[in-house]
Amino acid sequence: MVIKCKAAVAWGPHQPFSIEEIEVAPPKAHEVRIKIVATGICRSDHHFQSGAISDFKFPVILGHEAAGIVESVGEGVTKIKPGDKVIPLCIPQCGECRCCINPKSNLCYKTDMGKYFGLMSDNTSRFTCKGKLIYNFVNTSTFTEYTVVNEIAVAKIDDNAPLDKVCLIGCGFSTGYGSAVNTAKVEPGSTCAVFGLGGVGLSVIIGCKVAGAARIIGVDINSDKFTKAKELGATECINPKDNENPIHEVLAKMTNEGVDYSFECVGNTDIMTSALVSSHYGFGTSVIVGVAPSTSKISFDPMLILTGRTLKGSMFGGWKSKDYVPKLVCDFMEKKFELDGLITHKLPFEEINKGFDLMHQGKSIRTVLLL
Ligand code: COD
Ligand code: ZN
Ligand code: ZN
Repeated sequence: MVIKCKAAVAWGPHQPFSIEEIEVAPPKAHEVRIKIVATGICRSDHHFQSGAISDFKFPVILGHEAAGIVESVGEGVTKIKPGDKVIPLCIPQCGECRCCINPKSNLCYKTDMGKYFGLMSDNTSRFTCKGKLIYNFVNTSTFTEYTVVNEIAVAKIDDNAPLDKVCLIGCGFSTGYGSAVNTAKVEPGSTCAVFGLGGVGLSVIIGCKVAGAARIIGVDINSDKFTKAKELGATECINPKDNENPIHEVLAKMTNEGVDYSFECVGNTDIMTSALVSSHYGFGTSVIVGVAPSTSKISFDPMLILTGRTLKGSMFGGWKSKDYVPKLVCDFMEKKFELDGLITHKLPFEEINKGFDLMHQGKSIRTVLLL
């Protein structure tokens, strides 16, 4: 049966979302139709909508950080059933491609990230509105009461998980936390610097703390971010605007010539270089987490790498999504980390544009929309 429901449609770049009645087709073979219960607003939703990706297609239903309940399943879906709590996966795990079978990677050939496609695997969409096809977004599309995703892009989670919190495990939290515990593999006693204290940077801080870092230095040009950063585990915070010297020099002075691990969570190539330079000669590691504009390039003195620094990057924190999202939910249920500190606002779905305004004004960490 086709479902008629509410969705926030982005009709074009830079346009506010418009709440519309849409039609959601039933799931085809190996697909799952989900009732979305809670969805976070992530900066990437804006990146895409604002034209950062040149061949991005409109109209589209954005949103990729969410949790919900399975409404129905298509033919051939055996491991997920109606009523199951699930998290859609913006990086899927097909289990068969070269990345999926390589334990070193969490990417998947079937991802829609990078080479944006905007349709289901049979080249069609399950969404229509006013007779028009509505494009899909990174295998998920969660700014809607109902969505359809491929079974490789959904993970079944604990029946008792609070969906209005664990939705953050669908993107922002896992991205930051995994960058620290997975990609960098922060060790007990180490010194870390985190550039950018938004939801992703704060999740890096949570990861550094869980990994036992001795010093976690937060860096942001907005000092209002420092209180929360310290609550979540930062031991010190510094503002580049309050310092005359370049921030890598300030950090070098504070840390006896550099940090063990630095993380770029802003999406700015100058800061990526600065984070690399801030890591210690001979053994420091710098991790790129932020997504820079697709046309930008990074350049630095190769001597930085030649002398033993490592530059890494990861998407979705390096987690193989289908395997690890359920485990991260269990870790949350066992109180290994908390998510409350990241959620600054909860709004009814209809107020989605207000949620985006709060993000642009730097007033929110994460806004969770409730459907
Ligand atoms: N120096 C220090 N801090 C800065 C600077 C600067 N020059 N400029 C801005 N900042 C601060 C801002 O004040 C803000 O506090 C912070 O940087 C950025 O935070 P937010 O809230 O704007 O953004 P986040 O934390 O939600 O994350 C944004 C990323 C930039 C990390 C963005 O690229 C992202 O969401 N990445 C996810 C990447 C990923 O793996 N995605 C996969 C699924 S989407
Ligand atoms: Zn995201
Ligand atoms: Zn794959």
